[in-house]
Amino acid sequence: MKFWMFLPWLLTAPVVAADLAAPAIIPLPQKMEWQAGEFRLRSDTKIFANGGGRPTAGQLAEYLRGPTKYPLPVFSERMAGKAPGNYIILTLKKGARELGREGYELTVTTNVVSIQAAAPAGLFYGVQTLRQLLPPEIYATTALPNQAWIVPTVHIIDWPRFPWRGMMLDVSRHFFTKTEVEQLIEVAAADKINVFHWHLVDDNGWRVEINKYPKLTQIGAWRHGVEFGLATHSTTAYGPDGRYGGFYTQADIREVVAYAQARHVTIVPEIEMPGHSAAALAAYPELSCTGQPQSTDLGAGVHAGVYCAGKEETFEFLQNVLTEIFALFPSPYIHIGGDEVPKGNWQHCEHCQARMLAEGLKNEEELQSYFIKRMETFVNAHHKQLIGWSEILQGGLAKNATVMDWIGGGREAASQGHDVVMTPTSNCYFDYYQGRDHTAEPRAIGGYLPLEKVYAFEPIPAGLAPAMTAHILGAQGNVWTEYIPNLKQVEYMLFPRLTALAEITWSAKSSHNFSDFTRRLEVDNQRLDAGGVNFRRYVPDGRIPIGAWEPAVIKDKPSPWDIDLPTAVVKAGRARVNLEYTDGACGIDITGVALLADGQVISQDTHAGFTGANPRDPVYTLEVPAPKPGVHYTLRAQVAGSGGTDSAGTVYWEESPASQKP
Ligand code: TNX
Repeated sequence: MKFWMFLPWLLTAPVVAADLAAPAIIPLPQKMEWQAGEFRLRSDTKIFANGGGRPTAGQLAEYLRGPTKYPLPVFSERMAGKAPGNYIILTLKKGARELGREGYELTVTTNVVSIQAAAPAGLFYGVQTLRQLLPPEIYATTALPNQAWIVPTVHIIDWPRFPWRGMMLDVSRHFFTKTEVEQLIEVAAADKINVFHWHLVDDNGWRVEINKYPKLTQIGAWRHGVEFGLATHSTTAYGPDGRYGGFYTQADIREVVAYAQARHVTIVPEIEMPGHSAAALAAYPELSCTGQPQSTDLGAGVHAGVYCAGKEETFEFLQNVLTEIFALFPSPYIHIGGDEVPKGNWQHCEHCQARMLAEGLKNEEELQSYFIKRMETFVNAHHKQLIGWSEILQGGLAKNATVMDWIGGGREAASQGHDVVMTPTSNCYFDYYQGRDHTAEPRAIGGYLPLEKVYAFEPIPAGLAPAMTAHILGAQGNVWTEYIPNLKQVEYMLFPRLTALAEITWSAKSSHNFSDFTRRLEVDNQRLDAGGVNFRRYVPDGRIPIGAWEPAVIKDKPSPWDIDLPTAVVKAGRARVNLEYTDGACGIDITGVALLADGQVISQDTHAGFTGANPRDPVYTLEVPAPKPGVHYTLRAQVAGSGGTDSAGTVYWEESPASQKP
């Protein structure tokens, strides 16, 4: 990148951050310089664009007109020379090829804002950066007549690190309308997210109209109630007959696809197979091994639905479904799921066993692989690329398949030359809790994925040979919606974690800096507030390690284990003591944790807990009175080794942030 070629722009020395607040751009641009000076958006500001830049110029004008109420007319670029002063100009320029399809160059001087790119996507990202240079109120949906619309003078050259910067939404466990989906795409695109993986099919609901199989949505899109133990009023997705659910007509799908395309977002549809298929089998039970009708009224983690891999009708059905999907989605990728396939049915099914015999398949893993490979041949014949979850590696990977790594396999697949999208549960599962205090959070599926951990994610797996790293297409945040019944809660789970993922996948690895990110996030929160988007306000993890155990500390019988508390950690209020196992073959049974002041118990929690590989309630809550000077505080845990004393871990003292439930 010949960035320094542009240096003449800076006739004076670049201003350092200490002199002038750095613009709060997220994701952080690859190259950015800024100077004292400003461009002011005015009621007579004009927008110019050359032919290919016109649609993006129109989008820019629309973004800005809402809050400014300025007319911002769009003219042909040829007229720019005649315009005195204040204008914005968008130029599609073949010569800017080195920026790539998504890169752009943005220059702001006192009179002119110029965005140049090789392709419309780049111009669009330049526009998103320009919006972020304006005050956060530019995201408001109402007119703000008294606001000054000032842009600092900057020079930015920018391009993404990865081509796949994704977000996944599960609309099967809970249904979200097309307008809600569009709202999410709009906010994600402003973070330069460019893939929307639409999880349209799962056990609990089939959400896309298929003309050839109308029962899929007549029957498969509905269930008795909201399910998952959630309150009836937590959602409005009820049909006229009171059943829970909904689906997208093919016209709806085309509309959302066009909406996403205008924002340079590719929609990758997912049609789950062979598992997670109870909704399809509720509509067409003849496609299962037993032919028994199935139900969409399932709880979380119930993997009931699996297509019969022996019957020819299954493949005929899925190919017909995919043929309609190909016609609806221009995406080069088609996701066929492939995860968590319960293979028990196949073991007891005469059709499946006959198929295995005929095809020389040794076990059910190979039958799964046969299934996926057969679908891949079909998908490839239609000039589409097959993508599937980690499990499509089982029994041998289809030839050209792309793997979406959620439980491993990404490094292996990339080493073999397959493309991979990284979405490990450890860093990318946005259905997990964002805070450790579950009482302060909306109910989530479990886990713990704080913002820090998303930001710390490195998509290139450790140990992958440098020559193969280009096979890592990028990363994606997944919102599984078992416990997320409405849009506000989706937003809460997405932001700011998706914003962190956007930076991880766009910005240079060497520029990642969490504390600078949180500084910019403060401004980003104001943007979301202005736009009426819900989000979780970042609060630092706020936990202090106060002690650690190793095998020598733990006895076979319940015994007290004391930890001296530094006076600084003892503050009035509620504290949580978390015994976090890190290592070892055993665990520990905990019968209580107490806070002692000069040897006297002043607060305790005596519930039974266990910490180990599968912990159970290892967090103890203490009501801490105002600390007194000169008093010695101790923490006492009653613990016993479980199945031996070989375990190790850390005890954390955690302050509870205030509740932010949406
Ligand atoms: C696993 S990730 C699943 C989903 C669940 C999710 C909950 C994947 C391919 N399968 O069906 O919703 O865990 O975290």
